[in-house]
Amino acid sequence: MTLIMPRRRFLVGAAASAGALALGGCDRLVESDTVQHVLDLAEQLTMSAQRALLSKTGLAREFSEADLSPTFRSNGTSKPDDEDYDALAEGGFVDWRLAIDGLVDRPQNLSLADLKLLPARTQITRHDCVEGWSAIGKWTGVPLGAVLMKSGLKPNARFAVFHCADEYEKTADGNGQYYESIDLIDAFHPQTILAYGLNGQDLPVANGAPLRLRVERQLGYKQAKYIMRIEIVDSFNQIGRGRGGFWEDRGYEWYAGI
Ligand SMILES: Nc1nc2c(c(=O)[nH]1)N[C@H]1C(S)=C(S)[C@@H](COP(=O)(O)O)O[C@H]1N2
Ligand SMILES: [Mo]
Repeated sequence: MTLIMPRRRFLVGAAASAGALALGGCDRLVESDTVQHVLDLAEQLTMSAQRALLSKTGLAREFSEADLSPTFRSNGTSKPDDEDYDALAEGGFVDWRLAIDGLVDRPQNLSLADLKLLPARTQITRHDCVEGWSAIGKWTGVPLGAVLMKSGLKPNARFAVFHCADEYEKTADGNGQYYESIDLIDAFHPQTILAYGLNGQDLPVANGAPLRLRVERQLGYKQAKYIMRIEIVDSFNQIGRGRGGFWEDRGYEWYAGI
């Protein structure tokens, strides 16, 4: 019953809209209370159907300034052991560029200034590391979706891979470079940002300067620091050991949603 009634109302609403169009003006029809009521019900139904579908992409909790951790600790690499990175850091990252390539229409090379020209988002969220600690920080950056709109995506694009400046482990197969990946649903999630600020300051080197990922509904190891390049791919079989990330290659889950 609850399923059938809204469906009928929805159909009536749709018919009413079509009728309004046929008459050449919606305004006259929606002046009638009954028609307005039917249209309202149709809109509510559409919205709840949308929300039901979108629950998988719900928002991570956001906190207030009062909840901020006094310090946001560093974990994993706290400074890449890399000469090129050192030179960039010494120059205040003025010469750093974010490469975006792979399955894109327009490969990009973006400076920090370019990224700061795009609309920014600030969010206070809790970071949860699988090693058993959490911290609440205020991140500022540009929504990844906005950056990907600049490059455009080829029809077969499926994942964004974040290549980092740090080699976390020296390995015989040379696959010790830190990297991570997310799918396009997470890439376009409104809280997925490329952060260049932490707690109102420039992002510290210890936390991933000049740019790190915040993909808020996932665990700490997904939050790639020291991003140098974003590669758009249809599969990550050929990257690292093929599991989608440095820690995934060592047994962690690729989807670390909480
Ligand atoms: N490039 C890079 N990104 C990384 C890591 C790393 O070692 N290198 N460590 C990950 C882990 S396990 C965690 S918990 C967070 C730590 O972020 P923080 O240093 O800002 O606390 O970064 C993640 N991203
Ligand atoms: Mo972590």
